[in-house]
Amino acid sequence: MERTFAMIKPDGVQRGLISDILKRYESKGLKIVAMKLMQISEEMARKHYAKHLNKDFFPELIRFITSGPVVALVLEGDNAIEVVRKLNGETNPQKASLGTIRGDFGISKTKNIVHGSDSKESAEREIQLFFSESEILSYERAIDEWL
Ligand SMILES: Nc1nc2c(ncn2[C@@H]2O[C@H](COP(=O)(O)OP(=O)(O)O)[C@@H](O)[C@H]2O)c(=O)[nH]1
Ligand SMILES: [Mg+2]
Repeated sequence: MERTFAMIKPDGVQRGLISDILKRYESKGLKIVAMKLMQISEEMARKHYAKHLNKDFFPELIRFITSGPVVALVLEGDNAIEVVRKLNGETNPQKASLGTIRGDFGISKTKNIVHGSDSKESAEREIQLFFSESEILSYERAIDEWL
């Protein structure tokens, strides 16, 4: 089983899309093993998006991601990293396929509703940045054998 970090960004929370988005992750068969509503500090935002430091959209990205509450998630499942990236859709919601979260709900390049880790290394780093060990739960669901 693989773990990934996902986030419902401030636009997703403000637009009342939390339940729609969680529904997609859950319906796909992913298990929520950690979840919290939180506000990201500027310091944390800079750490999370460190690799984009030199991009022209970096200041706007930091302003946006710290502008309101987000839902931080750790999702578990077979090949979870790739599966969440597929469910989220392409970075630019205007290009993202219909049927994906970004493709169905978004239109802005910055306000693209969700985040998903892009590799095992990113997933590990991002999970550690947002959650302590004790916040990540290990539990069985009765449906697990049917997934
Ligand atoms: N305004 C703007 N924002 C961008 C652009 N590229 C990426 N972003 C934002 O920065 C975030 C991180 O970029 P990236 O890691 O490349 O995309 P992701 O992994 O699909 O989220 C994206 O989710 C967008 O919110 C861009 O060209 N313009
Ligand atoms: Mg990324």
